[in-house]
Amino acid sequence: MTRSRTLRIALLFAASAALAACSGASATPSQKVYTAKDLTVGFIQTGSESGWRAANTSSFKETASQLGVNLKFYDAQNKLENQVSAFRNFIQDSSVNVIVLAALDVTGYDDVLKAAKDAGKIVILEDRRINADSSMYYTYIGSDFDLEGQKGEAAMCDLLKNQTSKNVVEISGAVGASAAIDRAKGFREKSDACGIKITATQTGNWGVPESKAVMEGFLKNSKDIQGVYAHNDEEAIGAIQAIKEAGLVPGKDIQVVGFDATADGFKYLITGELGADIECNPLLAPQVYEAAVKALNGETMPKWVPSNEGQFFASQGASALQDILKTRKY
Ligand code: GZL
Repeated sequence: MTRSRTLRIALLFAASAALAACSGASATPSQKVYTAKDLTVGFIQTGSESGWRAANTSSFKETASQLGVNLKFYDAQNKLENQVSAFRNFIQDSSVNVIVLAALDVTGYDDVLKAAKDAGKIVILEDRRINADSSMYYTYIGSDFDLEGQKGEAAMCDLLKNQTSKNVVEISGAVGASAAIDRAKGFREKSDACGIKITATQTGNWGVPESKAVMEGFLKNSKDIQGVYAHNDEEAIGAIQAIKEAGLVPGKDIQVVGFDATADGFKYLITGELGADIECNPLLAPQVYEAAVKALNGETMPKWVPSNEGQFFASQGASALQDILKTRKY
C-alpha cells in the first residue's frame, strides 16, 4: 500500500471520528449566532438642527450600508410627539427587532418604553440620556455631558485668567435636552471657584440665528460681559456674529467657548474668534450596531457606554488646528 493511500485513509478516519463526536447526544444543538445582517433597526433621530446632528445621521446610514443593517430612519423634525408616534410605529412593525432613540427630551417616553418592552423589542439610547429606569432599555451609548460642561468651564476659566471681572453669559441648548441640562450643570460645578459669574442664560435652540438674537439681547442689556458659554458650535457662531456686529472683537473683548468641535467650529478656532471647542463625538453608529448584535445574541452590556472625547483651543495655533481639521470626519 502506498504512503499517500495510507495517509488518505488515516485522514478519513480522523474526519469521521470528529463528525461522530459532533453528532453525539452530549453535543448542544447549534444555536444561531446573530450578526449585523440580522438587524432591522428603527432609528428615531431628533431632526437636522446642527452639523453634529448631520454627522450623527451620516454615521448611522453609512455604517448600516457597510454592515448590511436594514435601517428604517425617521427624522422627528425636533418634535417630541413625532418621536413618540415613530416609537409606536416601530413597535407595531414586526420586522423591526431593535429601536434606537436619540431623545429630544429627558422625559416623555415612559409609555412607549413599556410598550416596547412588552412587545419584546430591544431599545438602545444613542447620543442623549433620558430619565427612565435602566431596565427599560438595553444600553445608552453617548457622551458624559456633565464632564463636557466641566471642560468648558475650565477652558473659560483659563481664557479669563487675566480678567478681574468674569461675567459670563450662557446660550444654552434646547430646553429639556440632556446635553443642555448636563452641560449647564457641569459648567457650574467649579465656576464659583474660578470667580466666574453667570449673569444671564437663555436657550439658542442649537441654532445660529436664534443664538445671534439672544447674544444681541445680552449685549443690549450689558456691555460688562467677558465671556460667552454656548452649548454647541452653531450657538457659539451666532454669538460671534452678534459680538462683531456690536463692534467688539471675539477672542479679545469677549471670550467664546463652544461644544461639538465640528468643521464649522474649527474655522472659528483657527481665526481665534472661538477660544475653545469641547469635542462631542457624533460617530456612534458602529458602537450602537455592535451593541444591538450583542443584545440579539443575549449578551449583557453596561447600561452606559460613555464616548471618549477631547477638546481644542485657539491657543494651539492656526496651522496646528488646520492640520488636525484635515484628519477629522465631520
Ligand atoms: C450632543 C448632541 C447635541 C449637540 C448639538 O450629543 O445631543 O445635539 O451638541 C445637537 O449640536 O443639536
